[in-house]
Amino acid sequence: MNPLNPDSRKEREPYVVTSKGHTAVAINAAAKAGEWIKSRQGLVKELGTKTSAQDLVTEVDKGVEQMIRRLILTHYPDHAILGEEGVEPGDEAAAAAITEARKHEYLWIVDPVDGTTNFVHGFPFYCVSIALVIRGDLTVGVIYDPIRDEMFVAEKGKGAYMHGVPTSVSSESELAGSLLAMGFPPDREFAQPANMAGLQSLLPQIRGIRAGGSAALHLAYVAAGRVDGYWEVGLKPWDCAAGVLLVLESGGKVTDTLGRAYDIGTCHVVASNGRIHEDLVASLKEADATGYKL
Ligand code: 2AM
Ligand code: CA
Repeated sequence: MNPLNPDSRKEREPYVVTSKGHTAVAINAAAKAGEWIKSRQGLVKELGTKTSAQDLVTEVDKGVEQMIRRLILTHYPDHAILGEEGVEPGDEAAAAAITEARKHEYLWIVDPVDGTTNFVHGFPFYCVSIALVIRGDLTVGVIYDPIRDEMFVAEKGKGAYMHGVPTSVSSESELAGSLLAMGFPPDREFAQPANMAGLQSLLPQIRGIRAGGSAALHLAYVAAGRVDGYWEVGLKPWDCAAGVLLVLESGGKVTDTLGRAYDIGTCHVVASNGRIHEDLVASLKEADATGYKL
């Protein structure tokens, strides 16, 4: 900086707002994004008949992701952001993006709209998902459901909350009394047969199943004790990173479908209240429904 001209610094570096913590930034971004998405719901349906619904949604998703990126970078211009819309479709591109993302000390993982199919159809079950990974540690997780105005927030080591009230997982210890959630990503070659096999195996053993179409919201519901467990084969980091921290900080357990500790590269996820976890993993293994070759 030129000491004779303090303003010269402005020309080289962006102004950085430093007064807000990571979590506050995530909450602010999720709230703004959520309001925007909700405001577009009717409009998307209407415009969907003019072009293709998919193009339209892509534009909304991209616009919202851009909004979240700008908000995060306003506070932390040197942080990295792994966002669903910033990665080319397909497993290979995702794997490469995850490898690259791991190199960064501060990594935000963003899904601007989790539950895009629901959003397109006007089925009110979708959310914004924002996580922060610091030196490989999942540190902040925020999920915002704009329809119900529910803001789920988790900070590593500090617990998880929904509008200030601590969330905690359920106490159910038997599969027979469990309400589970699961899902079907669009891949029909690999993920669908695995998820169908898991459904076939688990449904007869439990009280009921829900497949709501948003991995992130299902994880938030495990955290809040609204379902006892959840699994899904074929996810991406942005579908589950924030939700994983919510479940862990609410006293639950998250692993891959083989029972190994969750990592941001984990695509086949089991989350539960902890008490039914072993039975859940065992059933998936027995049914050859883990998504892994055994
Ligand atoms: P999305 O709405 O953000 O796309 C459906 O059970 C879950 O699968 C949703 O969380 C959905 O997230 C996710 N999903 C959709 N397309 C996907 C893909 N190509 N790969 C992985 N997950 C996907
Ligand atoms: Ca999405």
